[in-house]
Amino acid sequence: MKGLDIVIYHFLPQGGVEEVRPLGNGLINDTYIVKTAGSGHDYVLQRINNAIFKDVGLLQSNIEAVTAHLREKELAAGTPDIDRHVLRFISGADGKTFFHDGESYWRMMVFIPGSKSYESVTPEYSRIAGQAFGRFQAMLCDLPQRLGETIPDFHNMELRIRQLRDAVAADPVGRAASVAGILADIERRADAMCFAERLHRKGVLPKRVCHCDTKVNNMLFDSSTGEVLCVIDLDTVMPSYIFSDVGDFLRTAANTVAEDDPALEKVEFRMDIFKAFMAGYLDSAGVFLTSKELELLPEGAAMFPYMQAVRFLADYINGDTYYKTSYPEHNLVRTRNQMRLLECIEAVIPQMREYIKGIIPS
Ligand code: ADP
Ligand code: GN1
Ligand code: MG
Repeated sequence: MKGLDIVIYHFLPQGGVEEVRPLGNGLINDTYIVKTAGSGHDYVLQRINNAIFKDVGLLQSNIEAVTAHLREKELAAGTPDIDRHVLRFISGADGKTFFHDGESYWRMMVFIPGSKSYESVTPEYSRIAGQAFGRFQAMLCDLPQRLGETIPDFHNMELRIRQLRDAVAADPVGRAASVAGILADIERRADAMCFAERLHRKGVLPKRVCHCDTKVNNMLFDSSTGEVLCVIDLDTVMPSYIFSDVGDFLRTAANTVAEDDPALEKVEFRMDIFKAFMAGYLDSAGVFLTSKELELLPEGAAMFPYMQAVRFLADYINGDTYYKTSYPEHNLVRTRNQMRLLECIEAVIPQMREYIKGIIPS
């Protein structure tokens, strides 16, 4: 046996594997579907990006704590068919949910049949997703153990800006001079965009357990009924500001085009998707949010395309060492797209504020 066969045998010693093929469009891990005959399940196999998730033991212990807690809550709520609503990871004979094959770390979970993830959503799906992400945060409010930060300071804007400045100073592949214009656009907003960290230090903005990667494709819907089945991609579940989850969803779902579309004139922020998401999110999360969190939701929506632009540009300047890229300018194209989206959001902040005021639960 060699390569993938050894990994698959570790998790599925009973055999029966028929086919293994790539799955999804993630930028960090490598994901495969493992089709089996006769076992009753198919599986998702992932090579964990160990350059990014340095402590795989911590990563998996967070995920185990989160899925156990969610499972308990769903069972208490009488949710039927629990394995379609909470991810179930497979342990090897050593009892661990991860495996090192001498080169890479791997994990396996049950494939949720009859499910679909989307790269874009309608307003109706946006409302359902908002409600589900709010519910996800609500269910994790009383998680007894404190989760570790799988990527320390993951959504800390001050750190992200520092990392960009460090990249510019080091300029390892000589790209910094060519992006002076976009760097100036970023620098002009840098101080204002660090509002969350400042408010947290003053004690007026809490950190809560958040998903921290609520891209639209990180939620599974039932392919026949359209109901939300399961929040997936739990690598970054950790304490953060609630804007992380609102911001990343809107950044991907309310953009009229994909985050790497070079046609900037096509980038627009869809207020219908925003409104639907907020209605769903506040329906399930409105009860525990503070007035400060509610007040800053529009700024939180602006923060995420900005943070993503900072991260994509830093990676471009560093020579594309973090995100998967398909061509040399890919990270720069992504940066421009996110900055354009930010401008669109900035133009509608007063409308967003008005809308939220009108639907806040009393
Ligand atoms: P990445 O970190 O690469 O984004 P994800 O965990 O989000 O990895 O998985 C990539 C894609 O695989 C998802 O968008 C979804 O379409 C599909 N997927 C992941 N886990 C499951 C699962 N348990 N059941 C069904 N599909 C899944
Ligand atoms: C990464 O793994 P994926 O593709 O869901 C990244 C997110 C970014 C996103 C940009 C651990 O998410 O933070 O928002 O790409 N995940 C990590 O598309 O850095
Ligand atoms: Mg994903």
